[in-house]
Formats: sequence, C-alpha cells, structure tokens
Amino acid sequence: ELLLRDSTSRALGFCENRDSLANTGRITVITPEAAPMPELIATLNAGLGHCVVVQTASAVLRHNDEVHCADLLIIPAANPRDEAVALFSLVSDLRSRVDTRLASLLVMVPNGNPEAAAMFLDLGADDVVMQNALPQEIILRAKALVRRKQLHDALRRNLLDGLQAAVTDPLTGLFNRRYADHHLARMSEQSAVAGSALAVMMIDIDHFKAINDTYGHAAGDRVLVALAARLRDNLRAVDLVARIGGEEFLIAMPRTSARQAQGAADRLRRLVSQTPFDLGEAYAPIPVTVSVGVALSDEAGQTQPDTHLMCDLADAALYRAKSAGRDCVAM
Ligand code: GH3
Ligand code: MG
Ligand code: MG
Ligand code: MG
Repeated sequence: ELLLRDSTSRALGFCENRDSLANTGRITVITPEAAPMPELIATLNAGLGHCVVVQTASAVLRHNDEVHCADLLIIPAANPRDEAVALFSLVSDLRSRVDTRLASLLVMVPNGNPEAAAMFLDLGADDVVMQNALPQEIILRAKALVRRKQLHDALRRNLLDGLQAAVTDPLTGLFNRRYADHHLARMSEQSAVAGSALAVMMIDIDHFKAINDTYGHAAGDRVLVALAARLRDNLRAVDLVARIGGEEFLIAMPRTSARQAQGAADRLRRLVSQTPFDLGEAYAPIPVTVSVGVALSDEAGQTQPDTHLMCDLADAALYRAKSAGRDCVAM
C-alpha cells in the first residue's frame, strides 16, 4: 500500500502507527515537484515494506509536523540544472530544520555527476546513490540509513531518560538535591551579573512523623507528592523547587527582594495550612503545616552570593521557625 498524500493531508495517523512500522522504518520520498515517481516508489516498497510516503518539497517545508517522524528522507535525482540547484537548498534546509535534521537523508544523483554527489554530501546528506544504481543497492543503502537513524533515536532516548532520572526526585518529580546544588550555583552567577538579589527558602513539614504514624507511610508519601505540586504550581517558572530531604524542600527565587521573599514564604505557608490534603475517600482530609526559613543575598548584589552560606542561613532560620512554634516563617 502506497501512502500518497497531498500537501493538505496530515501525517499524524502515520506517526501514531510508528510501532508497527518499526521493522522497516518510516520513509518519506520528497519530490522536487508534484510528480510521483512510480518506478522508484515501486522499488522501495518492494524492497522495504509498505511504508513509503511521498511528499512534495514545498509541502515538506511548509508543514513542519508532516515529516518530523520520518526515519529516512529520500530525494530523487533532479536532471535539469535549475532543479538541481533547488535541491541543494532543499538539502541544506532539511539539515538545519529542527523537525528534519535528525532524519537520515539519502539523495539520488544524476548518472555521471560526481560533482553533485560530493556537493550533496557536503551539504549534509548522509549518503548518495546514482540514479542508475541497481534496485538492490538503493534498498540496501536505505535500510542501512533507517537502522542508523533508529539506533541514534534509541541512544538519544536512553541518554535523555538517564539525564532526567539523574536530576529528578522519583517520588514527587521535583528536582533532587544534586540538581538543586548545581542550579543554585548558576542562579548565583546570574544574580551577580544582573546585580539583583537571590532568595533561598527551606521548607520543612511540621510533625511529619506524626502524619506517618497516624495515616500510614503511604499516605505520608501522597502528602509529599501533593505538597510538591502545590509548591510548584504556585511559583514562577524561573524559581527553583527541589526536594532535598525526606520532607524538606528548597526553593530559590531570583530577582527577589527581602520583602518579596517574606511575602512569598508566607503565601506558601498559608497555601499549605489553609487547605488540608484530600487523598480521596479512604482518608479524611489531612491538615498539614510547614515551617519556612528564608535567607537573602546581599541586595546590592556586588559580590556573588555564596549559595552554601545562604543554605546554612536558611536552615538556621528554619530552626528558629520550628522553635517559635512551627507553621511560621523566619528570616
Ligand atoms: P518537625 O516539625 O520537627 O520537622 O517534626 P518531624 O516529625 O517532621 O521531623 P523528623 O525529622 O523527626 O521526622 C521526619 C519524618 O519524615 C521521619 C520520616 O519517617 C519521615 N519521612 C522522611 N522521608 C519520607 C518519605 O519519603 N515518605 C514518608 N512517608 N515519610 C518520610
Ligand atoms: Mg525535622
Ligand atoms: Mg519535619
Ligand atoms: Mg526534616
């Protein structure tokens, strides 16, 4: 079955089906103009399975989302000179666009035109094949390029998953302590450059041991998850929120004055205490309070904030908030 689509049809159905196509890969032939190439398509479909899509070049460049799922883009040979020039710019466009730059790219070159072959490779084609090559050669090159793209995808996914796991607290999905240390150092550099103040808060749940003892450890975990979401949802995208201990959270807020930090800390404290945590039918809503310690960098911002010192100061402030009776903010 040949999927021939015009510039207005959508490729999404094709992409959703990607697992069933994984053996042969997702292959899109890009024609310089609207003309389909029955011989080439028949060759590819016979050798590769039923998975070849044809797109015109203008449609590919107009609709980003129609080709981003291709493993292999094949560009047939262009014989007239002006068409060849258009293909040079098509290839360099495909190489630079975010939705196509990771796809393998195979260009078919007019017979006896080694200059064009070199030019396409130089512009970023992964491989070239002469127009009069045997069908087996075209198929084998296409298969190798599909395998290479799928291997790259798998490696990239593993790498990204690993990076994500390395910076994330698995229970709450917040950043973990390791990432928080790293990110705080960057925030400190930025606040020194901008000459603005940085605020650091330590938030610790009050009598969390009693919550575990009363409702069970599983309920305690769900309180941690819900509280993490409540914090995250009520801060700016530029603010850092991390779970740095069992029931301890660190928040860092750039460009934040002492008054603003105090206000934010008290707003978060009330956000927790004013609405008990509803874990569903099995539990009565669980009342939770937190204590907050706040530290502020030198507001003049002349020197780079020492983030270790700021964390120690925020910890000391948290200790004072606990001593003052909990459910309060200390600076
Ligand atoms: P305080 O107001 O002084 O902070 O009292 P607290 O009970 O919160 O403090 P403490 O440090 O004595 O106890 C913290 C408790 O948090 C003890 C530990 O069992 C619990 N805890 C730590 N990590 C987790 C977790 O991941 N899940 C659950 N459910 N409990 C945890
Ligand atoms: Mg404690
Ligand atoms: Mg506690
Ligand atoms: Mg604690």
